[in-house]
Amino acid sequence: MNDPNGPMYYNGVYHFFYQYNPFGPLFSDQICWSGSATILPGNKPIILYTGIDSQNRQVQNLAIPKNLSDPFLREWVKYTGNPIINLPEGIQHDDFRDPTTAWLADDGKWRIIVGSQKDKTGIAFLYQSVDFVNWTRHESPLHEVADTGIWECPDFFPVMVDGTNGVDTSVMSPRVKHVLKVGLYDYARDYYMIGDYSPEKENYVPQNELTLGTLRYDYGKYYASKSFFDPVKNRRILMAWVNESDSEADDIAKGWSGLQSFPRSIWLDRNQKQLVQWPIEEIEMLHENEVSLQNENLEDGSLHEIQGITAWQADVKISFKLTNLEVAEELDPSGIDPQLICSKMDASKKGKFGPFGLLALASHDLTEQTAIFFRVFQNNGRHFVLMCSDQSQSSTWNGLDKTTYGAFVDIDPQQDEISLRTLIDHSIVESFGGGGKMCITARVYPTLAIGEEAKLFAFNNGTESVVISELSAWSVKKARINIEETVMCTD
Ligand code: DQQ
Repeated sequence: MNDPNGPMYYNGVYHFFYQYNPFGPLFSDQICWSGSATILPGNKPIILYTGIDSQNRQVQNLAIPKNLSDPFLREWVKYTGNPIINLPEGIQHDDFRDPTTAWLADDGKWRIIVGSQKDKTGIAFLYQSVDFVNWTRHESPLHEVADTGIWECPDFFPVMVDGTNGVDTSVMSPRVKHVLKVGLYDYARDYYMIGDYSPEKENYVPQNELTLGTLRYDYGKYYASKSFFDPVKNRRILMAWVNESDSEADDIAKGWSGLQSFPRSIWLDRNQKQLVQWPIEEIEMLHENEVSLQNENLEDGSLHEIQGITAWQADVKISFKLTNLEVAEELDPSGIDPQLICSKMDASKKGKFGPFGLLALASHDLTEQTAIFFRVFQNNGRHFVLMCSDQSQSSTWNGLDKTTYGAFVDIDPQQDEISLRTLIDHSIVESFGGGGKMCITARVYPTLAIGEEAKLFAFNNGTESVVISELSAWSVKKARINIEETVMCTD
């Protein structure tokens, strides 16, 4: 599987579709490319997706459910008038795809954007329509950025400036800012901008430039994401495709590749400069065997095993209190690549404050371990918190991509505790630092630390002590699959 497509809440059911190759474990060319759902007035869902025309050009198509009373919307019918949007002139035949969920402005016109590129400039083409069938391209794109390559799976949605609730994609108000997320194919990373959108002027002014250093949804593996508004709980939910870190030969041997991240709620941080993500609360329905502890001092070299849960399928929340921060190591963070510091100073390299954090999917002798940890530095009286996910020791198996990931978390350890939440599920480790201000997802393939052999530890390998102020961990049960069916799409 790969990209999530058309997530939506409709008539009491959360719907989720995704790119899927039914004929083998690897991606292969298909005729339906990614798309998004919109619920039209009268409670009618519709999907816009990318297809290929007879001349092998990417075009945008429509499909509607065959039977609205099927609670699972299993069969979809392609509109006979497809395509509804043709390849723009001057754009290469395979550079025009992934329409978004549409939003409706006061002038009665629906809008969508479609990802593209021209001469390496990434483009979000903007289209307008009154009837959802006839679309006109606006003279200027919603946004474009030079040298970023094709923009895949764009997403465009409002976020409240003063709260964590989500809002419908069509909400326009002085109380919202707009997020434009684009997938950079050349890097397989989802980047986003936060800005102001005016449907009257039809312009979008991001407050941050799209640069390769920042801002990303996730600083590990996380791509082709899509969000939707959940009117039941007034939140925006985000899901993404997480690809493998093993080889194609390994995927063929195991018979599958690709998975979907655990769904996250997403909202604008109080500082309005970044987004915050947090696993949706429904995960609590899968919790069992809670273990907890408070106020545990971790001295240099401490290893505290978290026992009593299924360490290979778990949810762990831990927060650390630091004192004596004036002795933190000096580091000038400007111009520094945090991922590089994480890989040079891996979990075995002693610092002052850090590395401290969790060792997930660890074998009893620690030969295998995925270390998610922090280091705290200071510069000119300010403190900086680096978060790393170190996969270098995650498996004794060779031929894997064991890249270490890392980024700075925007928190002040003098004011706030340093928190980490990690979801562990066999070959995926999703970590949320600073209450969801920093997310890192990793794929790992232990050979020893599997099933009952997998262990989980809190650790400190820094010379300064840190205190675990609070730890809660749970086993996570398997999700229950009620029906297993393939969605059909017919002409
Ligand atoms: N994958 C889809 C495309 C999209 C890409 C095809 C992103 O529509 O651009 O499966 O992973």
